[in-house]
Amino acid sequence: MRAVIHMLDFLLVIPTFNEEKFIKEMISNSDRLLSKMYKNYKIVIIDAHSVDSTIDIVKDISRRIQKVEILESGIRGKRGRDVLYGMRKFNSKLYCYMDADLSPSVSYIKDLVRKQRSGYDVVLASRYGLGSKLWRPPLRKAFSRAYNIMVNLIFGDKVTDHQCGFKLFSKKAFNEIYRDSEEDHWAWDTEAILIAYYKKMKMCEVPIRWNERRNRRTGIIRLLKDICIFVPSLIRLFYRFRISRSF
Ligand SMILES: Nc1nc2c(ncn2[C@@H]2O[C@H](COP(=O)(O)OP(=O)(O)OP(=O)(O)O)[C@@H](O)[C@H]2O)c(=O)[nH]1
Ligand SMILES: [Mg+2]
Repeated sequence: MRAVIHMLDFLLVIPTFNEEKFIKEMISNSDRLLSKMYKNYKIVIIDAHSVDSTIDIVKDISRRIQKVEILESGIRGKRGRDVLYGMRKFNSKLYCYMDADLSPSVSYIKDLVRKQRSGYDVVLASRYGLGSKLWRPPLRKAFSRAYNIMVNLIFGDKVTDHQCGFKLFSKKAFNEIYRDSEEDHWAWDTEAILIAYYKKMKMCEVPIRWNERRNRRTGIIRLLKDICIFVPSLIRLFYRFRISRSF
């Protein structure tokens, strides 16, 4: 049973784990923007048991701003499933999610919504598409570019940024993606795009300008961790979408 029966105009879901540095700014930026765009909106934080002061900060804001709500995730390491859970709890015309450290990009919500209104069901923010501008540590950027090209070569889609934690779905697209999602952590971002691609949904990218604020350097351990996460998930996605075609 869904928690809210009435229809929202816009739902923003923010997954968090230890985001005390960014979450306040993220919520106030998005609330300021959304209050100018909609009467009926919600900002939902889905937290994976942060051990810093994220939960206290959000609870404090939610006492003051009625549009803000916090949900607690079962366990850490299920970011994709958490985003879907947060979205599924509400009935909305538009569903958007955004990583907490992307807060300077909140104003791009307007561009994503504009694109959606022009007839797209899935609108993706892109840090690599034409017109975008990005500063990221070189090693991380190179890995991310290689990952996107690999996905393009394997599946034939033209998306330039699969893993950007900032996407907007129409109600219809969200329902289909929700129904078909199997990945529950990082790979879900790519899986959601592949579901939309194979189901021939109308999908486009919006370029964003973004400066990575969290990790100014990429250590070799971080890179190895990424490889260990994304190689197996690519194999799983390959099997599902190209071999068993179960979608
Ligand atoms: N619910 C939930 N959120 C998470 C979890 N892990 C990370 N997050 C949140 O998911 C978003 C993306 O995480 P990041 O750590 O920024 O991931 P990233 O962008 O790939 O890596 P960075 O380059 O370090 O920023 C952030 O808002 C995190 O707080 C988790 O296990 N569960
Ligand atoms: Mg990040």
